Amino acid sequence: MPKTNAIGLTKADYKGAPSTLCQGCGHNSILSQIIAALFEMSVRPEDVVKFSGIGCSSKAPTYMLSRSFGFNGLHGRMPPLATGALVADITVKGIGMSGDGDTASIGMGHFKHVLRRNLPLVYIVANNGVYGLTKGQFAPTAEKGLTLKHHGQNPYMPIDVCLEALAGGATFVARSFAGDPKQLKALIKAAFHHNGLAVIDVVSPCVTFNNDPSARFSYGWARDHEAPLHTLDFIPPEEEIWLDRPLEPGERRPIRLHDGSVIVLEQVREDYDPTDRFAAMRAIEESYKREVLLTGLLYIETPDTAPVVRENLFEILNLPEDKPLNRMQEPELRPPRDALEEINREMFVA
Ligand SMILES: Cc1ncc(C[n+]2csc(CCOP(=O)(O)OP(=O)(O)O)c2C)c(N)n1
Ligand code: SF4
Ligand SMILES: [Mg+2]
Repeated sequence: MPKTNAIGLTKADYKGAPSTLCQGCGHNSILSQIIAALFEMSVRPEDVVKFSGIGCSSKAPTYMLSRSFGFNGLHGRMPPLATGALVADITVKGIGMSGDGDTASIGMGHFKHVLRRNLPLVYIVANNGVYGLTKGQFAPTAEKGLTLKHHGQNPYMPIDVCLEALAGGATFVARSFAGDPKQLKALIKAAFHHNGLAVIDVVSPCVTFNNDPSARFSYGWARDHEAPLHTLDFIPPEEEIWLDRPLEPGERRPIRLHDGSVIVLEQVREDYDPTDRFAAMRAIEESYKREVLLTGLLYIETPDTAPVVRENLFEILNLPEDKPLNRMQEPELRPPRDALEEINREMFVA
């Protein structure tokens, strides 16, 4: 008998259509970890909505969560699509899957705006340094000097998705690697419980167009140069822990999320504080000088850790919690006649 979770579902209930991505593509590993995370957390697939744009990475949601609704939109337009759908129904949880081209080229404007709006959404960037779907042109995250067979040498400096997210005010920023499933799964779980936009930039090698071991987005380079900030554990709210003994400084650091779940960070780099936005930016800059792939939870904002916690988009818009907009009837959505008359009076003062 296959193992079932707390709501009686098997892992197969979280799967999608068979993947048509290349064998070994990092995007397949990301899918496996999303499936495992949601199965282990006993999330009802019907309570999740998948969003994507265009690219191999954006095709990927087809291969997971076939019981969930999904929107596959235009190239780079995943954020506005997710914004509209989630504002209309705040009872579902959104997972957005995008690529480095989809997010950091054509979709960069939308990425920046969804950051400032702090939409509650798990935003995964499957980052391979190339446009996989259109046969491996340089993506804007590719390192300067990268040489590809059909495209010569990349003369431009890369865009760093995590730096852009931090500068844009993101309240949860992480970097991971498709070849580090344990870390990736813990980050996906924490992101799912974050009360705002949670960006996870995942190095997800394209085995067909950009996997030479000298390239930064290859399995070889990432494996040899991964420098995790911490090892991670995620504890769901129903398994409330507070560690049974006082914490020693620099030992295991629990960070409580809004819903009572906890992400426990076992520091590898003892001096690293994931609640300090500037420290995160500095650590990323330093990682380029040290030539390492820095992974882990780079930054998080929670009520316990930030003096002023940013409101998410639902709070900013003051959306009702008891009934989502898409279940309201017209009279509930339309302002009453006297309110309209009052507005008209105010606007047309003679
Ligand atoms: C408006 C528009 N411009 C260009 C394209 C062509 N196109 C399709 S996918 C893609 C890039 C995808 O790259 P990325 O987001 O990195 O995904 P990957 O395939 O690498 O996972 C491009 C340029 C398109 N579909 N629509
Ligand atoms: S072309 Fe690259 S990104 Fe696309 S499925 Fe194949 S390995 Fe993955
Ligand atoms: Mg790509």
